[in-house]
Amino acid sequence: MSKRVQRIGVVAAALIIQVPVGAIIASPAFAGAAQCEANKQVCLYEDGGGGGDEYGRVRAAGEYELGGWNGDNEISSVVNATGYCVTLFANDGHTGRTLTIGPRSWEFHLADWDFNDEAESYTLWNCG
Ligand SMILES: [Ca+2]
Ligand SMILES: [Ca+2]
Ligand SMILES: [Ca+2]
Repeated sequence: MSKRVQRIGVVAAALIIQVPVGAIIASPAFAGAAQCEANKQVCLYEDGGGGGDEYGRVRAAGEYELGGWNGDNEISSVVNATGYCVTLFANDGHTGRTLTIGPRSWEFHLADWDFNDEAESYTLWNCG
């Protein structure tokens, strides 16, 4: 009986330890976005809400290409923690339809702008 009591005690302790860990794991989608903001970068995400694989992670103005197997037609949300505008292009080589996201802002649902799984290249530029 004493052994059973002891075992219950261990389980209870394990549950107590798991509570804060579970709280952190509950929002993995935003962990990357927080890191992106801390680094003042632009980050492009495979899923909505800053989830899935993360592409981009740049902070200097310029023209960038998403890779054919690493972001093309996959991006569903964007965090822009830079002071620049980010323009997404529907095709490679900065061509096709565009969607621009302002400085220090994010768009967690590109589907709302008819731009889900559409971007293939992007630019980071000074929009004053
Ligand atoms: Ca591309
Ligand atoms: Ca996607
Ligand atoms: Ca496309």
